[in-house]
Amino acid sequence: MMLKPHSTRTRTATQGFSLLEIVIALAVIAMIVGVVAVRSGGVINKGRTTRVITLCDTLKKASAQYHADTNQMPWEYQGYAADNRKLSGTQSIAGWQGPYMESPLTTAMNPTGGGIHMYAVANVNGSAGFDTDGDGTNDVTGAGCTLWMSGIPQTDAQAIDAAFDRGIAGNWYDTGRVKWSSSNNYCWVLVYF
Ligand SMILES: [Ca+2]
Ligand SMILES: [Ca+2]
Repeated sequence: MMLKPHSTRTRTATQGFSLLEIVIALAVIAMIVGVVAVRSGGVINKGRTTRVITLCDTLKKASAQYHADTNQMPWEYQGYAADNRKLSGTQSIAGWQGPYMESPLTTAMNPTGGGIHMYAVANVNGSAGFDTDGDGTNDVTGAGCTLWMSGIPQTDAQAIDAAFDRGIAGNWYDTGRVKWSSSNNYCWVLVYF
């Protein structure tokens, strides 16, 4: 009988968490999970756009060398035979000393696995040119090596744009060397001209 109050006190002390405490704990866990998810999402986004920026540099150097050797602008189509892979496929054109790229373009080089080609014209959606200095007038038209990628979300396109067009006037998606279309999620980078 003497033990009864003591055992009641013990039970109260070890009763566990109240509903409010559990709710608070779950909210804190959810917040931490959310922060980690956002941060790792940003890292993934940054990593895949960094690879595009590196690819553009590779294409620029390869295209410049091809141009110097053959006096022509190269194109490089993903999934095509050597005839349409001027940088990675063997060519018979005078002056050609390639290959200028170790491996052909693959869809894995597109940040989202979509289409990827490099054209030999500075065209975007069939319209003329790039306004590389953002003064409102296209200054690169006609010949120019343009990387095209499909399925690029705005966040990726803006990350690529920031690497090439920082400080250029006008709408980021319309001026400079990187352009993007919200209607079809196409992204273009003028890699060499
Ligand atoms: Ca211009
Ligand atoms: Ca731009």
